[in-house]
Amino acid sequence: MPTLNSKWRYLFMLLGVQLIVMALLSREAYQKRVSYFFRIFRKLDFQSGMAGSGAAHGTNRTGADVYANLSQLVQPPNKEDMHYCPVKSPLLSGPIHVSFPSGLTLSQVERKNPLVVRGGRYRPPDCEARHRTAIVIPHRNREQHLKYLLYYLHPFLQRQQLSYGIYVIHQAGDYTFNRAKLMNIGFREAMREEEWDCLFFHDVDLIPEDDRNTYICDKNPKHAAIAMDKFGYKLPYKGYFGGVSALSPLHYLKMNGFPNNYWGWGGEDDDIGIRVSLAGMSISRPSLRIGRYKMIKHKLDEGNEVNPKRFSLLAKTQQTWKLDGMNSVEYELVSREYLPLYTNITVNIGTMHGLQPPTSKPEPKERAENRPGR
Ligand code: BGN
Repeated sequence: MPTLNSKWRYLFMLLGVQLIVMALLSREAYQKRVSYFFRIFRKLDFQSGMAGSGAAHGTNRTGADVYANLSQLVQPPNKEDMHYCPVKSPLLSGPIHVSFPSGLTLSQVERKNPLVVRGGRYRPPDCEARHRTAIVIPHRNREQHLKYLLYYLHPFLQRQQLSYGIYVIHQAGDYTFNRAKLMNIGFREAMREEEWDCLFFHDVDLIPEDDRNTYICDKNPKHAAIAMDKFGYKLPYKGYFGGVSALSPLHYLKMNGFPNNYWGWGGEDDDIGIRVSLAGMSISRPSLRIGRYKMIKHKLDEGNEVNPKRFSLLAKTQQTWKLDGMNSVEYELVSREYLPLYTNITVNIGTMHGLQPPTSKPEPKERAENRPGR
């Protein structure tokens, strides 16, 4: 039997050890080393998941493998036995583990997604999907990001038992980038192919971290990327509508789509947010717990310099939204390719001076570094 004295001694020793551990952990350098080690383990974990034909089951420290349980999907013996998928997919597991190790290839992503067909289309093999969602991704020079997004997005959408298609809208040439105009084009080109009931406008560098963030439309336009790691997993400001948003075709046409005249970084998402309310709708959002996204870090973005005109454009949204948008979008379709993991639509969108390229490229003023979604 320990005496009262020895009990106190144990307690003090325990307290001492705890204090030392806490002191060590609070040292920044030490923290860095610890997180470095965790990263190595995650990397190994990810690679072993990639190597196996099936998926790693269960959860780890930061969420489940996005491919877990998907190998169970099979076609019913008789097509007539197909029923609607359940309202809530039984494949959902909540938080998803997201990491970006080097060496991932598109053919690995293809192999991991055997049920995805030409053009990046999918429908659940064992039930009739309740929702048909098109994902529209504005893109230029972000091949690495696209690879990771496809790696995560395909199984993520399959877990939700959606019928879906992925459209990458690729801006040709190296004139200033125009994210919102590319999304208008994505809307038109996607709807031309199929009657999608919901369109997700998705930045190429944002990876959803919870499969309960369902890619279906709400009664009102939905802002899905409410909690990004870059902003400390909360909204940076109340009217923020950037990153990932979801609109039904009706929502989209009601607000005359997105503006075509925001060239370069910034402001177009705020304009879209304003359009939502000008068209008599409001913004719906998932909870902060579910609408979580990890942004793939990147340095500078040639051709996507900060747009100095964004303030004056934003001040005029009320006067311009009915004149500029889906009803005025002009572009030339350069090519449409049905690739194994997505439909690649390359377009010439011209410059702020029109569809014909100007004789000289204007000098950039500011650089947009590490901005989300462009
Ligand atoms: C805002 C940008 C958004 C951008 C977010 C998050 C503007 C317009 C001037 C008020 N808006 O400041 O486009 O998505 O930051 O980075 O710059």
